[in-house]
Amino acid sequence: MKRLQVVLAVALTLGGVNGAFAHSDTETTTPANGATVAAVEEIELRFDDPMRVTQLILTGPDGEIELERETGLEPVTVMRAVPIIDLASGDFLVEWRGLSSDGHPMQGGFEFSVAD
Ligand SMILES: [Cu+2]
Repeated sequence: MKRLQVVLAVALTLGGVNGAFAHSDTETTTPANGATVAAVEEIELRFDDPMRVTQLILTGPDGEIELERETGLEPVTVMRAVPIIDLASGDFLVEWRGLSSDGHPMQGGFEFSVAD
């Protein structure tokens, strides 16, 4: 699998003491990060605290693939989106941006492969 540099949780801490649980962040994803799967029914991100996901981008071998979001811009702990086409084999990258429950901008991503 092609190695993509994925930043899982970039957050700026602007001085002072910061609580360990200040930011919500992804706990698990479907498909799992680094997984090779036969097919993809949906993309799912689970957060430890509600996240307002403002951007979700799926990129495959032929470029960006449109996603139909099941959830809108309301804060959610489980976000799901369905690719509008069946994913061909190859490597895929999911990138998201959002606002944590404490209002901080967050971003992350994960990769997976669809087997031949
Ligand atoms: Cu925060």
